[in-house]
Amino acid sequence: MNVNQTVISTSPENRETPLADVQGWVTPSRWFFVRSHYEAPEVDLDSWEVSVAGCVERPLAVNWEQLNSLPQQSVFYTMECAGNGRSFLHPAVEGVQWNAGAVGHAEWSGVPLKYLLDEAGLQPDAVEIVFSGGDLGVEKGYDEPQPYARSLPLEKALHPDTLLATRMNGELLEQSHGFPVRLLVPGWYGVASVKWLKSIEVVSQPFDGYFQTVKYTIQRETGRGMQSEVVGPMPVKSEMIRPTADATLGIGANRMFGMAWAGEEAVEAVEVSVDGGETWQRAELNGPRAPYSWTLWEYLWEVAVPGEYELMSRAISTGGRIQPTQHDPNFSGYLINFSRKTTVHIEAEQQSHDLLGDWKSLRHEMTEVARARAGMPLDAEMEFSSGAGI
Ligand SMILES: Nc1nc2c(c(=O)[nH]1)N[C@H]1C(S)=C(S)[C@@H](COP(=O)(O)O)O[C@H]1N2
Ligand SMILES: [Mo]
Repeated sequence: MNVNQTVISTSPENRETPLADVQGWVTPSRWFFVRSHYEAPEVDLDSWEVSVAGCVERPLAVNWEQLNSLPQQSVFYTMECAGNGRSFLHPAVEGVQWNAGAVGHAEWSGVPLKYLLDEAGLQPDAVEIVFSGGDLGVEKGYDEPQPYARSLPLEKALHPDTLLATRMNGELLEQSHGFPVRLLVPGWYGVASVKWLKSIEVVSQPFDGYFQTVKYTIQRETGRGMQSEVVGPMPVKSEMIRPTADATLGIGANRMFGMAWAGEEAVEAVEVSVDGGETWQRAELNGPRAPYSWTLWEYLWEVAVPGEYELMSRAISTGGRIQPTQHDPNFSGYLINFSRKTTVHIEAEQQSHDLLGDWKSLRHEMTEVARARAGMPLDAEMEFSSGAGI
């Protein structure tokens, strides 16, 4: 199948998920976007190990075999790059000019980080955990190459869904997604999920690395003035995949389709507007609805009058957060979750697009898979069948 995939660079690898071709709940691994700041390291499984050190009672290191013998857990999670959608900003903001496709939804499996942290035992002065990858680069202000590194607050690091992930959609991670092990922080922007994980260091002072304090930070207006904030949890967002911008459609029933996600929350509802945001109607939600995961939505738009229309979608989370219609300029090139307008043309002669295909059976299948995988106990042995994912 020919897919419409935007490749931004090959060395290091940066490419988008071909969102326009997404048909189902789970993004196939080979389609999943890649965001790498540096060249991916080659890793030899025989000598690979990850260390836990710093403010711990018992520093330790775990090799590949040992890691795989520990209790496994699986989580479905929509990972998005914090700069996704940057190319839609006016005025333009520097950085990778992503379209809408730096996002994907996969099943991730591995060992809960909490398991290793409990083994090591946090000392009372621990405040954060720093994760470093095996990829290196020289950034402004540094003389020597530094590894890609990020920290997590203790609460998120100790959450049972935060994983040392070894598998994506049932198969070992591909090199570009962090083989053999990456940190996996569900509900947070992808930046937190350090690939090619090498070391875990428990620290007693907030981490001030490049990707923590120079890049991936925003300004936010609070009651006490403007505060600098590290990019972490994801807000609520939706994307419209169909119709595409500038499409010419016919009168009759036209299908609007897309996905929506809400970080650590689930999606409560998606609304669509066909008049540039004046009025909103409820879309239908398809397939599983769960925290961390995107939900697919559709709306059959009955249109009788030819002309130009401005279509929009907006998502609402279970906690009541609503997707904004404007980008907050204080966020500069990050947290780009505003509803964009899609202009379409309705012509009387054009065929309408009301075909739903085998959508109903696909929905049934997705729901079954989600039900079977949900609520898996922490100490369960996981089995991966064909390895094809779903
Ligand atoms: N070691 C390392 N981890 C990393 C990165 C990186 O460049 N190096 N990029 C981060 C960013 S910004 C994102 S959005 C996600 C992307 O993960 P993916 O390439 O598997 O989609 O990985 C994160 N983890
Ligand atoms: Mo990112």
